[in-house]
Amino acid sequence: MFKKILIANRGEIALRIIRTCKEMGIKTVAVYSTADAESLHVRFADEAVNIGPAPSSESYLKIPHIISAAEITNADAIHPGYGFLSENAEFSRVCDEYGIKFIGASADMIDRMGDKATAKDTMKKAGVPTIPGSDGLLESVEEGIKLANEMKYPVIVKATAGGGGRGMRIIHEDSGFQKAWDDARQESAAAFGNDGLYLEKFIEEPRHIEIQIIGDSKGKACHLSERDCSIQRRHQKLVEETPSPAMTDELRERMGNAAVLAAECIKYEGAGTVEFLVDKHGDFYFMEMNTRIQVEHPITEEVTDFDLIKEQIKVAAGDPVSGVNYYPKLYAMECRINAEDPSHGFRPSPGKITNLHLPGGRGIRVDSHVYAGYTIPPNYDSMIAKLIVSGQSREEVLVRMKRALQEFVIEGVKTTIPFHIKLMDDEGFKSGNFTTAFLDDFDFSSI
Ligand code: MV4
Repeated sequence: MFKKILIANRGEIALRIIRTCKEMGIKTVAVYSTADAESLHVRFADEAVNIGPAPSSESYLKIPHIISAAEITNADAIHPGYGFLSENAEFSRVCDEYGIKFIGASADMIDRMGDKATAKDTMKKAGVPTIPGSDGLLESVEEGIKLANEMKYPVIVKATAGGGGRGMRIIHEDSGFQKAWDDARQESAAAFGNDGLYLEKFIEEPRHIEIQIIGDSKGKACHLSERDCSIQRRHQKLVEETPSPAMTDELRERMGNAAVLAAECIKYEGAGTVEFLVDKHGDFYFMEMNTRIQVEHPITEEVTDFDLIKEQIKVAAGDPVSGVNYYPKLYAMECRINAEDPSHGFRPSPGKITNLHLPGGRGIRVDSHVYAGYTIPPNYDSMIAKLIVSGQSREEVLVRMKRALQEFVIEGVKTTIPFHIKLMDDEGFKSGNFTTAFLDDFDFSSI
């Protein structure tokens, strides 16, 4: 087992990783930017190294700074968390070259799954259901228009280097094709330095359901059931839950098997997530694979009683996976508490937290790095806490979540708490019958 892990991240996920390391008897090294000198991850880790000024491009994203910090502290592994360098193939490769175990995907795996057209082609060949569309990248607008007519509009063009909804355009008829094509190409070239596009049939009002998987160094994988992430605004997830209200035992079995097939066909090592779109007929299609631990991993931990960070560290150290799948024994939901103003377009609201009270009681977990007197820097992601609620039924979780949100006090900055309280009272949300389009016509004005 590793003796010392450097955590190449900040905020709640850095704390989350430090906590599990402590329970495993592993020493920890925090890295921090000057803006994070007063952060809890710096205090809770055994050692801490300043890796640069506030901008992430000068600190959390600077590979040489992080490798130097690992070298001087003698760390034998690096956990990247999510975001930052977690899906950076070069970083994974450099860690390898320095003999430091990267607790995440290999450079090759990140490259293969990071290129969406390649990932889709790999999955299709392995027998994982994929969305009908072009065979790899489109060569020309003409080819795209021909294909769109063969499979009927609406279609969607997507950037192969994309993610987070960038470089994506929905097309309804021939006359809109050229502009959508040009716009998507330009956007993806600017955002990713790669203008490759592929085409798919557009699935209207799907649910976003993802399967958590974990694979070992022998190529064996198992799944930990699903998370429903359909409640998003502009491709930012706000609420996740498990089990999905749309799930049946039969569908879980088929999607779970497809996700394990996806992981095993590439000999995936570590924790990963296979994202699917599920249409109104209950048909599911592979969308992307995330080669990292995700923000919403705790809801899976709560319903399966499985420490995902601990298992991630164990498989990185060479342990085998158990070989059995994990099924939900409870219900759990996560509300992302962001320092944002939901009544003004979710604009960031950094600043000092003047007063703080965390909710508690049965079935409540708060993963957060904030404290009373903490100043949220303007340089990073605005998520400041994850409120994770578990219970015996979805109804119990909804009532408990609303109670916990009402107990939560964060003064000094605007947060998404009032939005979540309103959501917990929404009949459409309560019914469980919603899609990724749910927030498109939600009334944010009266929050
Ligand atoms: C789609 C789709 C419908 N049909 N692909 C959005 C982010 C990117 N990863 C893929 N996305 C979508 N791809 C086809 N063929 C609808 C979306 C989509 C979406 C997906 C998951 C969660 C929220 C979403 C919101 C809008 C669009």
